[in-house]
Amino acid sequence: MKFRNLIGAALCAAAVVGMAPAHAQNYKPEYKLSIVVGTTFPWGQGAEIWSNLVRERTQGRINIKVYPGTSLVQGDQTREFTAIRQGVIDMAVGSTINWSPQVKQLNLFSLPFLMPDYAAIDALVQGDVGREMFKLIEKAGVVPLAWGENGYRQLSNSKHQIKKPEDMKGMKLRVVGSPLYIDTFTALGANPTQMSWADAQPALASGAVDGQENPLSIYTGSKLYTVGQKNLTLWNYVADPLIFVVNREVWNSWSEKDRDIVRQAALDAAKQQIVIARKGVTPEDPSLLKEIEGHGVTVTSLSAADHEAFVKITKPVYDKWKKQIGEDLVSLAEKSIANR
Ligand code: X2X
Repeated sequence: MKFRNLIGAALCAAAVVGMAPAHAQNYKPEYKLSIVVGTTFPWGQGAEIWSNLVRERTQGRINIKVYPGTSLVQGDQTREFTAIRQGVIDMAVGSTINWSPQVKQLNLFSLPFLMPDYAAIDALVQGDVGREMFKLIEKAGVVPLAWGENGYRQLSNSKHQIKKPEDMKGMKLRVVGSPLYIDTFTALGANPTQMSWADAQPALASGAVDGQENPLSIYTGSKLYTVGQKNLTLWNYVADPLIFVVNREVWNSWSEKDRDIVRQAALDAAKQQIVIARKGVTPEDPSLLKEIEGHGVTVTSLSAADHEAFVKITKPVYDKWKKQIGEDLVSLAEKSIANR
């Protein structure tokens, strides 16, 4: 008798499951997508393009809302990856720097002077290194879909032009949340202090710090020339890729068809986002630099000899972090760049 009831209950449950439209019962009315800056920045535009493509292509089944300012973790960028893993955040377009406290191999892109040009960045993220990184992110519990770009990080300050490492002596600089940056700027003789981007902007405005490093799109988008950041050094010392990701449970809750749509939309959006991120900051199209100079900013480029001085002084940091990141992975990156 008992046994028959059990079978009956099981059949009944199976019938209910069978009747429900595939997965629809698990879909949320809104998926929260985290980014650090606003939607007017190239980074944020990538997030907007992705969410719009997904909404259109799923006929609204997947409805993404973009949350700028890393607001879902109260602005603390270094907690973003953990929040994605835990499901506090459903999706993100995030920086490798901000996630490197959890996935230490992501520090690779912050090795000083590893990537000399855009072809080098592409050789890494679109090649074996990128695939290896995606495996590591997957292993850490998050589903990676596409590579985007924040960009080459340039140095600005309110004090004077920086042409040589000596010019940085004692300068109080805001850096991002990986200890590798503290090591790099300490080696350069500066006085680095780690803080979130949310805290950095008032700190620059009040003069609590003298300078910072960020891609030019962030520098101009945040109008840092209005808070005394009138000296800019183009040194391309690191570049910061972005990654389009989804929380694993959310990913598993979607139908296979919808997963394909979200993945393809991420790839399409990322491709467009990289074009937007490189606009105006390349030798072929320096229009953003012209705009910056128009705000009374002194833009300094490095001579080959000065560039060498920066590379040399940061070499011990590179060597130390090569070991921490993993010699094999860094060697693979060096090889990929040499063969680009
Ligand atoms: O905090 C920064 O400097 C920023 C906005 O570039 C990142 O999120 C890595």
